[in-house]
Amino acid sequence: MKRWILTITLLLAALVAGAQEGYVPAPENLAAREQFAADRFGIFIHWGLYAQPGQGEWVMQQKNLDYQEYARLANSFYPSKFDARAWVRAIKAGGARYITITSRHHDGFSLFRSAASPYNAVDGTPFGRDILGELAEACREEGIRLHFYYSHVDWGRTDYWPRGRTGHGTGRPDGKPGDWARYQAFMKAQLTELLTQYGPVGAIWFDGTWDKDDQPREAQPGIWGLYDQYALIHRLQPGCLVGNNHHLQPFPGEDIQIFEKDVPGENEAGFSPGQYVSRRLPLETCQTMNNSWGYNLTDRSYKSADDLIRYLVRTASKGANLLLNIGPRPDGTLPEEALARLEAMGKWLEINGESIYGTQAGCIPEQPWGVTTQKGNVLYLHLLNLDAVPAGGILTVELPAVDPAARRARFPKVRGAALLADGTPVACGQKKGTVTLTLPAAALSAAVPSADCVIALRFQP
Ligand code: H79
Repeated sequence: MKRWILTITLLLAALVAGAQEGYVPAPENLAAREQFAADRFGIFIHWGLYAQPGQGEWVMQQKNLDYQEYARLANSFYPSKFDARAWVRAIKAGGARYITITSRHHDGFSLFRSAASPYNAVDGTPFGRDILGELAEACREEGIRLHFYYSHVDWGRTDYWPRGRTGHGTGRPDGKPGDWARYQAFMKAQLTELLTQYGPVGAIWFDGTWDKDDQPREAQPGIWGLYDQYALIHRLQPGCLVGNNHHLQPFPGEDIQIFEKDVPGENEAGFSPGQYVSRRLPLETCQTMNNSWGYNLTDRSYKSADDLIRYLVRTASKGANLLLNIGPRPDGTLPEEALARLEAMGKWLEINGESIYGTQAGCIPEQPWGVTTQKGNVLYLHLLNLDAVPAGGILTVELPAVDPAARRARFPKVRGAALLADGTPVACGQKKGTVTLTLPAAALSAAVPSADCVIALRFQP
């Protein structure tokens, strides 16, 4: 009898709270989180009808384009050079381990076969091909994991009503009472398609709740039906990670924490004031190669390959993944600038990947000379700024005590150090927690370590 009462009480509590409030990730979800964190580097793809005007994915909002006129871009969506395998091969050679692609952005156009709306790549364009389907197949063949970006915002549907902060200039008629429920049902139908049509999905990456951020944080899950969506995803694929780029503290049911253009904790872009860095969830920082997400004809402001490598290293040093963006052209090709950077990152990772994949944030915080990552008995010192290495190449590093609470501090014992790139030994001495390294000339010559010279400091097990 007592057990019945307990069961019913628990069931009722779960219903009231929304199934994800007491969310316990499935074992395959916990395994997927570990895999995700070990991957460390993914490529973001922003692609859709907006590639054609070539002014980024916000063009509809920024130029107040009429929603029906914009939708006609679907009639000329014919990316004749689209080759999913070529994309995946270039991305894999660049050292990335997963791809996150926009299944549907704020403009509302779906890049995949969808019975929930004809405004999609298969039914609504002369191209008639399922972009996500082809990409999923290529990813499977190449062993690259696939994640789907999914926008909560829609600038074209009348049932996105009441509206949020954006999408007021698109000429849509006002919606009717009850439309919001219809819009939510639509999103759930599409999420179901995404999770049943393409095999295992690594993650669903939500974006857009900030459109209704005049409401407090606590109201967000209710407004958007987040817990329903999260429960649906986890029911269909328990190992699928849920992430939401809401710029807020994580909600129950989310499996990763996302930062937009911010190395976690830095709030450089200003999107994450007060967004604390979760110690529980894997972290991911998304960043652009130039200043645009969707293809932009005039944006030449590409960061150098070296700067991008250093950004990857800095995110890894915070224990975060880097999701680096590419906006393919309307013809389906990846811009040469992006390909060149991918190639350079791949070359660097081939030699130095050990200090990135499968690592954790280093135990030594950021220093003037650079940052650290660690794995097992190895601490990787990333020399990002040679100018800050003292003259003579003598670098002093303070190790944290093994057990900070212990009365007598004990420190890990250094076994040796070497340049990761070619194994050149690095002379080192240790006195308690202070390690002194004498860097060889190769480490200090600007020509060799261009982006980042990595020193592997090995400890006794
Ligand atoms: O998909 C890419 C962008 O299109 C999307 N997220 C990345 C991954 C993105 N949309 N907006 N933003 C990023 C920045 C958000 C700006 C905001 Fe605002 C400032 C949201 C709320 C305040 C702009 C101004 C929109 C509403 C007011």
